[in-house]
Amino acid sequence: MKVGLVGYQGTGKSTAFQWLTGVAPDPAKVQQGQVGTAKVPDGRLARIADKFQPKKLTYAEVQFLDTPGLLADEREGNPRRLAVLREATGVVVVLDGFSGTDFAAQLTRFREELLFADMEVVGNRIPKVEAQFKKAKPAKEREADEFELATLKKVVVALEAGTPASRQPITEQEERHLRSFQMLTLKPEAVFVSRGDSGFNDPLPADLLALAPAATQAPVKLERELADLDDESRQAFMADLGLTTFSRDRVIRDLFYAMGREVFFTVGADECRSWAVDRGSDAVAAAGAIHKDLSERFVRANVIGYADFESHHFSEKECRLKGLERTEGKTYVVKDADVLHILASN
Ligand SMILES: Nc1nc2c(ncn2[C@@H]2O[C@H](COP(=O)(O)OP(=O)(O)OP(=O)(O)O)[C@@H](O)[C@H]2O)c(=O)[nH]1
Ligand SMILES: [Mg+2]
Repeated sequence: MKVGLVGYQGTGKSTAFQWLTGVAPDPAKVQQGQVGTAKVPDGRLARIADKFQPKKLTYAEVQFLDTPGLLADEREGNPRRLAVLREATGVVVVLDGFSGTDFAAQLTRFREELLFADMEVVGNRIPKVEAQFKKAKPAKEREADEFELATLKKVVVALEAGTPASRQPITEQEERHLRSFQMLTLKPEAVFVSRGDSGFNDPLPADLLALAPAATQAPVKLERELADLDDESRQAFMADLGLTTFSRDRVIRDLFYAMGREVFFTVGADECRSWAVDRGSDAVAAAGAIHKDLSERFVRANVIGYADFESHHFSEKECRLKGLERTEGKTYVVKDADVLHILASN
């Protein structure tokens, strides 16, 4: 999963990228989108590992993509600047929360850029399909062209009216014609406010939350600077500033879940591990996250819910004795933090 950090120029994307991934932004790479990886912290997996003391402890990961900032006063070039995002699985809109701008207005404006970029990419296809009508073609193909054209026009009209593709009713048949555009307004969106040195404990303004109820914030630059201090000065500064904890772990988790992902766990003396899957994945997809072979030869999954596992001292044996380990088939929908054992045929 690759998540794009997006926004207007200078909103703090590269600072956030470094804070999230530990990778120093390289200005030479930003045009193509620089990639960095972060582990998804998980207190539940940490507690499991405390009990198991495995040889290896592995966290699911999320990749972040630092992208070039958009220009507020030169909007024609922005669709091209956004092209780097087409392959991303989701977008995090980074808002400048440190120089006193209106958060909600920034977000509204940025969402228009995404709509505009999608309008352009879908709209550009329309004359090409129309040109097909000049050629002699069998009725079946003509019908397919007509359907595609109607689909494209419908989507563009809705985008023009401000409806992102994710909120348009799109049938499966229509989706086949739209898939290749990798529309930006179809991707999951999270909103992150990079706060300055003050105000970071204030709740986000109501008008922003009305637009993005799950919006999250952190004083990114400040936390990066504090991290560089020795323990004693850091604690003194933190007390002074009213900063009680660092928010990086929480933010990574917020963004991970906002992208529609969740985790399941595999446990053992050799390795305890969290695996990322799309929310609502079935057991076969979960097996596939571990290994393609495992999904192809899937027989069944033994499942213990996390709450049961924790309340029974993270003991599979105890859970089994209490009948808390369930046997599930291919269509079982995995729940966040399920502990899975996948059984496959040879
Ligand atoms: N005061 C303050 N300044 C910040 C904060 N975050 C970033 N900045 C400053 O804002 C400027 C831009 O930060 P970047 O992280 O490079 O922003 P960007 O979004 O990557 O910018 P572009 O890549 O040019 O679009 C830098 O001078 C940062 O030092 C913050 O939390 N507080
Ligand atoms: Mg940058």
